[in-house]
Amino acid sequence: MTKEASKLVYLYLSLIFASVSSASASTVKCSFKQHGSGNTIQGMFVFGSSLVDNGNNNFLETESKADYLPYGIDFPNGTTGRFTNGKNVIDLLGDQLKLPFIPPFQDPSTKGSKIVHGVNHASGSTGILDDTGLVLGNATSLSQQVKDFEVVTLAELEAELGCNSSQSLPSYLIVVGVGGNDYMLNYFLRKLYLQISIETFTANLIDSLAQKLQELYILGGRKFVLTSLMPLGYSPVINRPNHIGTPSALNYAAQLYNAHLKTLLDSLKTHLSDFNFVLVDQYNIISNLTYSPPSTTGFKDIHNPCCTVSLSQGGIGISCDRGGKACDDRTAYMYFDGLHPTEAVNVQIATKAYASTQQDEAYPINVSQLAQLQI
Ligand SMILES: *[C@@H]1O[C@H](CO)[C@@H](O)[C@H](O)[C@H]1NC(C)=O
Ligand SMILES: *[C@@H]1O[C@H](CO)[C@@H](O)[C@H](O)[C@H]1NC(C)=O
Ligand SMILES: *[C@@H]1O[C@H](CO)[C@@H](O)[C@H](O)[C@H]1NC(C)=O
Ligand SMILES: *[C@@H]1O[C@H](CO)[C@@H](O)[C@H](O)[C@H]1NC(C)=O
Ligand SMILES: CC(=O)N[C@H]1CO[C@H](CO)[C@@H](O)[C@@H]1O
Repeated sequence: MTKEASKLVYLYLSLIFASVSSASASTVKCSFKQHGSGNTIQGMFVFGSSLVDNGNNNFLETESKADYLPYGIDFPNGTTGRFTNGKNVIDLLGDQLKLPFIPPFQDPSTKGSKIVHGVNHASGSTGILDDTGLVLGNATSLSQQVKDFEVVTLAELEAELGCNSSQSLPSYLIVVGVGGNDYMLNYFLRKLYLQISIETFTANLIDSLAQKLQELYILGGRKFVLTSLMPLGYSPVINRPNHIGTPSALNYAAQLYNAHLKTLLDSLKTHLSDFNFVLVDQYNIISNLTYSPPSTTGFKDIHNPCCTVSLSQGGIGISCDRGGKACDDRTAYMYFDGLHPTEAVNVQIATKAYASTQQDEAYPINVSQLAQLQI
C-alpha cells in the first residue's frame, strides 16, 4: 500500500471511530454561560512549543526557560514563563475572543473551575517528534501534551461541566503552535541531514502531526487553529554560523513544512466531518513586516534581539541573558530574544489571525469566523 493510501485508510478509520463515539454520547447538555454576538467559544486548549507556552516550563527540568527578567518586563504580572516581553499570541487571541488568561497545565493550581476556559499544555523546546527538545532537558513532548489533555484535563472538564468532551469541545478552540524546533533543535542540530533528506523528514513530521490532530478530533475537537512556521532564517539567533541551520536552509525548511501543513489541513477538512480550521500564516505576516518600510510598521529594528542574548543560557544563542538588559523601545523591535517575537509582533499576528480578510494571512477563514460557526 502506498503511503498516501495508508494515510487515507487511517483517516477513514478515524472517521468511523468518531461517528460511533459521538452517536453513543450522552444527551447531557453542557452548562455554558451565554456569550453575545454569535461567538460560541468558551475557551482554548493550547499545544506546542515556546511560542505558545505560558509558564509550563517553570515547573520542568529543562534549560528552556523564561522564568527570569527581562522576560515578562511588559507583562501585567511580570515574569511568568512567557518567552517574550509581554503577551504572547495566545494571550492576544484570547483578548480578541474576550477570554480570560488560560492557565498553564503544569501549575498545581490549574484545576477545578480554573480550567473551564481552557488549559495551556505547551512546553518550550518541544516539537512534533518526541525527541525534539531533549537536548535542553525534560520538557513535555507533543505526544505527552495530548495524553495529559485526554487523561487529566478532559476528565476534569467533564466533571466541571457535567457533559462529555464530544459535547463540550466543539465550543473550544484547539490551538496548535509547533514545528520550528523539529528543524532547529533536531534536524539541523543533530545533523539528521546526513541520513535523511529534508523532504522525507518534513513528510514524516506532517504524518506525525496528522495523527495528533486526528487524536484531538476523536476526543471532540472541531475548531482548530494552527500556526505556520515563521521565517526561521530571519530570527537573530546569535553565534552564526551555528549548528541550528543557516538562514536560507531554515527558511526553505519552513516553506516546505508550511506547504505540507496546508495540504494536510485541507485533506483533514475533506475527510473528517465538521473538522474546521484556521491556518495562521505567520511566515507571510512576519515576512511582510520584515520587508515593509519601518515608517508603516513601526519596526525600526528587524534584525537584532531586544534583550542581550547569551550562550550561557541553554547554549544555543536563543535565550535572553538571565537578569540581562532589554532595549528601551520594545515596540520598535521585531524580536525580543534570539527567536521569539516581541509583544508588538504578537499583536500583529493575533489581530490578523482574528480579523484578516486575506487568505495569505488567515486561511481559509479568520478566527472570528471560526468562532461563529455553529456545529
Ligand atoms: C497574576 O497574578 C495574580 C495574583 O497573584 C493571579 O491571581 C493571576 O492568576 C495572575 N495572572 C496571570 C496571567 O499570571
Ligand atoms: C521527565 O519528566 C517526566 C514527567 O514530568 C518524569 O516522569 C520523568 O521521570 C522525567 N525524566 C527525566 C529523565 O528527568
Ligand atoms: C504587506 O501586506 C500589504 C497588505 O496586503 C501589502 O499591500 C504589501 O504590499 C505587503 N508588503 C510586502 C513587503 O509584502
Ligand atoms: C473575517 O473575515 C470575514 C470574511 O472575509 C470578514 O467579513 C470579516 O470582516 C473578518 N474580520 C472579522 C473580525 O470578522
Ligand atoms: C460516550 C461517552 O463518553 N459517554 C459518557 C458521557 O458522559 C456521561 C457522564 O456525564 C458518561 O456516563 C458517559 O459514559
